[in-house]
Amino acid sequence: MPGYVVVGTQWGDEGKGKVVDYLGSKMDYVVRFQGGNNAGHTVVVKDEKVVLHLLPSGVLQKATCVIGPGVVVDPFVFLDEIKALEDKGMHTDHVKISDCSHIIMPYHVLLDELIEESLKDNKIGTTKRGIGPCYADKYSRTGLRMGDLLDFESFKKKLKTAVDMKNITFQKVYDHKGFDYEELVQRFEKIKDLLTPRIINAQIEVNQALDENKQVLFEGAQAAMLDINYGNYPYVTSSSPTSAGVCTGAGVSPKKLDVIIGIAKAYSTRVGEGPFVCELFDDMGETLRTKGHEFGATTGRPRRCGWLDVNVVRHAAMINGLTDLVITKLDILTGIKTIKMCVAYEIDGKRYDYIPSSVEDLAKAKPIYEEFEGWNEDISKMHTYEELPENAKKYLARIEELTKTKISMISVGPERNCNIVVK
Ligand code: 2SA
Ligand code: GDP
Ligand code: MG
Repeated sequence: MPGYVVVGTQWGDEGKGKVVDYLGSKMDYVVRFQGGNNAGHTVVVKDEKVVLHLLPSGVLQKATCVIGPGVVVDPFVFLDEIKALEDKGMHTDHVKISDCSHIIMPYHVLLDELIEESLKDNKIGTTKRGIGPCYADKYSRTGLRMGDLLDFESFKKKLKTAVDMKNITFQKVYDHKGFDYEELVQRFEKIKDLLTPRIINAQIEVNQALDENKQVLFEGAQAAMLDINYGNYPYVTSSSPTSAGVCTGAGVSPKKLDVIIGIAKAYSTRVGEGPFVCELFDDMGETLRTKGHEFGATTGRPRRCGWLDVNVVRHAAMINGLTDLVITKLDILTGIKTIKMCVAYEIDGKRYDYIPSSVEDLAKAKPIYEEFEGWNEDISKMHTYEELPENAKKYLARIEELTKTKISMISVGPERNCNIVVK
């Protein structure tokens, strides 16, 4: 069974990086298929913490790592991340970039900031990495792709057209200084030879690997609730962080995706604006943030915290067709006397066992909670399901029941080996 997918089931930061690193040791390929350096994936090996933004979280393993066709790539960030790993003595020759992936230009980053500013009270709370503007150019067919760097003369022509168009926007819409074309060309001239040896036709290479029965893991960034189609629009990212996104973003048929693993944190967090039905504004919210170190891995922003919202995880199970769930950060719930779990919403007196599409409806939603007795045993050193306290087992069993998805692993600490694999 060679095609594995790992996706977030909530609003991101579920611990996907840790799980991908763990599974990565068994993989031949780890492939990112959407998003860009808005991701913040944390991998902890022994005492060392590595935060990856653009590189796949399998990069610390031997698997070939591919930044796939559906990813948007800031080439300057890419090279910084590569250098940071090489400075630690790690090898990076196994990192490849799809020729179809779009380039995040400096003008995309500026536009991200200017658009957020002009949204005033309706900000999305983006990471300001240029993600939305880059995808917008991709879909309006005015973007530049990594493959364009292979023919620098034609790259320059495309860049000239793009910069001229963008400068009109900067001047006329935002009354802001534009970009100097020659300066941009020089910046790319300096880095192009560092990038071109890594540029490949990823859809061919990844499909060949799958056809040869190699183990390929597709690593999602962000999560279902941030999906451009099925998340809390407009408080979403600009890509499809779902199993369907693998098909469009890596050029792989759904028939080749065998194991679809959803990662769910044992409670909820969200960074950025938008509806969050289970958000806690009391001491318990602060406890979860402090104990769970819930701060953005890319921007450092404090994450909003709340009880587990199974309505959200169930939605993700449906949209993704999850075959498995991995529950992370269960250790953070240790010591809490009564744990709540949101099983459905109430909106205008009506029960919702699914996520309504309208953010106006969601703003009115009240969580319907079930309560669970907590546990005090330190579970962070446990390695078997049987060892877990009975109350933790009850909590997990209810998640399985409500999502109709089996839990195949429980993560009980940030380190690589803090896992309970459920037999
Ligand atoms: P963007 O920058 O256009 O993708 O932002 C749009 C929304 O998507 C959210 N988003 C994220 N949410 C959680 N984690 C993300 N990665 C970083 C992390 C975030 C950070 O690992 O902590 O450091 O702040 C991520 N990336 C995008 C974003 O908050 C907007 O709501
Ligand atoms: P990602 O974006 O889904 O990869 O998640 P992040 O790396 O942004 O955030 C998850 C954070 O939780 C990181 O700091 C991880 O090191 C940490 N983490 C992951 N799994 C566990 C776990 O089971 N227990 C604890 N205590 N921390 C975890
Ligand atoms: Mg993250």
